[in-house]
Amino acid sequence: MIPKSHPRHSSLSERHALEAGVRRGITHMQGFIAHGRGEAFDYLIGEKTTAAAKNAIRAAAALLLLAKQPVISVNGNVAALCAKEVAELAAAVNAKVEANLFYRREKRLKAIAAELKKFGVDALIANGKTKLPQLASKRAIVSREGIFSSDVVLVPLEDGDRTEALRRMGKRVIAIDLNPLSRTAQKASITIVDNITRAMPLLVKKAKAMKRMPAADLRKLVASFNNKINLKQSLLIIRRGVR
Ligand code: PTJ
Repeated sequence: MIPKSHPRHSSLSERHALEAGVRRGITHMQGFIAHGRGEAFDYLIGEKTTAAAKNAIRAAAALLLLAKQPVISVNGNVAALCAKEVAELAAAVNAKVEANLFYRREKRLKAIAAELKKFGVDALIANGKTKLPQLASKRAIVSREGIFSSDVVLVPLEDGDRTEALRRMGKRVIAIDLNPLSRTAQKASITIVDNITRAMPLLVKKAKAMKRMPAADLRKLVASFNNKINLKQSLLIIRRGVR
């Protein structure tokens, strides 16, 4: 099977949303390049949510519902593509939301917080005093009452170093990343290999549907999920696609 090479209608709307994000000071220019990397993998997985991604979404919903202090980390791409779904997910799993950037700029953090506010979210912004241990540069800066104190962090489109630093602190990390070979994908506890624009609405739906499940059943779901096996399933789909 050779994936079709013309852009989907939804991929055009994602590009427009990112363009608007850049114009409004929400998204970094590098966000376009990152999105292009993602699109390449999206073609290869057939531009649809695979069975492997659906399993990861179910495990992620269970882990978020079990968490004591879940936090959703929002960067410039996430804010441009799915601020509404971030708000819905935060409400469904009772999570805090933190604006946290790879290319950190105060102005952009404020623009992202303002965007989230439109959907009723009071986002945390780190004041620069708290840092993740063993991680150099501004990427280490997190909010003390947000990511620093969390037990489970959802980090869509995250940097590998930061994922590793969070894991070293004993946190469970959920990533959404179309590249199953990225360091983030490999180091996260649960990786959803899917486009964030498809994965987030499904994650919201699952979290709402599973909200009343007994904790023991949620724990079983999380325990039976194996990220390495799940990533291999996504890679197999990609390999079949390029054969
Ligand atoms: O707003 P900032 O400053 O925090 O910067 C955000 C970006 C995304 C620019 C920054 O974190 C970055 O450069 O990220 P990377 O290293 O390119 O990693 C992004 C990962 O997300 C890559 O593995 C892409 O394949 C993947 N990706 C890109 N777009 C999507 C995606 N995964 C899922 N859905 C997407 N739409």
